[in-house]
Amino acid sequence: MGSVKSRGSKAEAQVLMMGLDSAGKTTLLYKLKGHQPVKTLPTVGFNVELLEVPGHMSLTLWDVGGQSQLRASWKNYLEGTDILIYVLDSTDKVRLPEALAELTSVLDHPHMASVPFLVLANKQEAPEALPLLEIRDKLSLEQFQGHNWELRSCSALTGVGLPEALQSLGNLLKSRSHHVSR
Ligand SMILES: Nc1nc2c(ncn2[C@@H]2O[C@H](COP(=O)(O)OP(=O)(O)OP(=O)(O)O)[C@@H](O)[C@H]2O)c(=O)[nH]1
Ligand SMILES: [Mg+2]
Repeated sequence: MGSVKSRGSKAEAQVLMMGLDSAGKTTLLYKLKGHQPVKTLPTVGFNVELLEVPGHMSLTLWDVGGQSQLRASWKNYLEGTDILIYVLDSTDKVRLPEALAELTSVLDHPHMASVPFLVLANKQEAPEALPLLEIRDKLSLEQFQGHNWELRSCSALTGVGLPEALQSLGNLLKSRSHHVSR
């Protein structure tokens, strides 16, 4: 059962961040927290941070390491997830199919039934980044029936797109609390 608790207009949610290694999840986590850009190392295990979005949401953000040998443990993080943020490296055209395959396998898990997801095409400030429309075409997220989703571009480095990403997150969480169908 979903655990989006509403106290008045305030939502509390468990937010799971996944994506291939080097997609920018940890950079994003600390940028959202308002830190100066941090120098990250590949995450082994996870980071977790509480993010209060003023007046709106209290989010527990789980940032899980994405290196291939760590992905077998992803299933251990799924239970109780209210929303998935799936981070893509927009400059990594070669691994887009691999990123999609891993997203598919996460969404196929019974714990993820009806859980909404937000795909963030990160590193959009990089000159070699694939444009969002091209990423949209290549992913065809419409295939994931039974999930509400949104796709947005951002840069965890510069912060561009992050307010809009939080807006999408809020909208998707709202849609979830109105459909308690699990
Ligand atoms: N150009 C650019 N580089 C970024 C951006 N976000 C992250 N990076 C860089 O990408 C590299 C990997 O970032 P991380 O945040 O460690 O990636 P991760 O997804 O946490 O990787 P794992 O922990 O291995 O799963 C680092 O060198 C970051 O500085 C971005 O928006 N633009
Ligand atoms: Mg990391």
